[in-house]
Amino acid sequence: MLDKRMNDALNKQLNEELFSAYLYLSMSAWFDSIGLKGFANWMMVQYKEETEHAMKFYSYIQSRGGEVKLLAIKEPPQKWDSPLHAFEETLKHEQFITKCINELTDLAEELKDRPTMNFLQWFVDEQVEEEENDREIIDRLRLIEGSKNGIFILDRELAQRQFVPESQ
Ligand code: OFO
Repeated sequence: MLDKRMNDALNKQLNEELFSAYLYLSMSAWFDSIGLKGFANWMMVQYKEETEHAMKFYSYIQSRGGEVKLLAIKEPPQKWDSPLHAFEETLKHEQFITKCINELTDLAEELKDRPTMNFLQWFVDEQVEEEENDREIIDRLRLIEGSKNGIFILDRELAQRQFVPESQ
């Protein structure tokens, strides 16, 4: 049985993951609206991954006999100044999520909740990858410095990203 404090914190994280999905869906729509279909694709894949993260929390809470409580999802921003700005905001958001995951881990440790510590380890590793991916694209965008040609080449590359469901 899940401790009430752990259950509430996991529900809050379920909501943060749904907001992450919403944020990246909004970025996908924005990239699409400025003609960058490859960037839009990258963000759409990110949206799907975040939905999967949310469902991991949903299933885990249920598997421990906890109560899933769906909270209101915040409205995400709809516009960014440039592709670089959007990715800088993405990295900032992922750093915030890393902090949330670390706090959840601290709570699980405090409660000596070993199954939850084990469950969260996947997210600890995932956050390293998430931040690294964002940093890589930010570095590329800084090198390009707004060059149309550079953006076009990167757009073609980001169009290749595909969603691979976790279970596969
Ligand atoms: Fe972006 O990793 Fe979940 O939120």
